[in-house]
Amino acid sequence: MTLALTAGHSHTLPSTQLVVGKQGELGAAKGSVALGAMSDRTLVLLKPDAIRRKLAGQIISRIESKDLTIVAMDLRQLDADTLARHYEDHVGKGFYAGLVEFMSSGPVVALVVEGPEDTWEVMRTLMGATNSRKAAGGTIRGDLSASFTENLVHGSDSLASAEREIAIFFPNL
Ligand code: IDP
Ligand code: MG
Repeated sequence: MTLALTAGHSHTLPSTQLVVGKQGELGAAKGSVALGAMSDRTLVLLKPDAIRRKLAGQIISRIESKDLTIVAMDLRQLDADTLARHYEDHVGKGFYAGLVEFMSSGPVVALVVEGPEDTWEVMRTLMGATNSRKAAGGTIRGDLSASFTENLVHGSDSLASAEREIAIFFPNL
């Protein structure tokens, strides 16, 4: 059979060797073919403005409509220590104090979102530019916000960031 791999290549494999499963399950069966990661994950936060404005359902609906999968979800209040870990690259910047004030002004919904490949990038495309005033129409920020700081949603900005941030919010995953 011909199997289209996530890397975009096509390989011919005997069907008996094909093991379909989630990340981590691949290669578990004897004689299976190591196909590499078939899925990857990113951290998403629905920020306090999204919860206050009752947009959580709409934003989650956009994520699901893109055929991404929610594998963890939690409503929680963030404290300054957690935010300093999460936003470690931004500590000390001019906007940081305002960012912490905003991000701790009410609960957030933390999500781990899974897709077949480059999920962090797929999510960032759905979100739109950081400054919502400049974000393209059709994106979450472009359609639903007109603020720079209060831009509704966080998404990890690389695979490495996704792994680091998921470990902060969901250490048991
Ligand atoms: P991102 O959320 O698109 O990854 P970052 O540059 O990582 O953007 O900034 C983190 C968050 O800090 C932004 O989402 C936004 O809420 C806020 N922020 C970033 N830059 C500014 C700024 O110049 N003014 C006001 N708020 C900012
Ligand atoms: Mg960022």
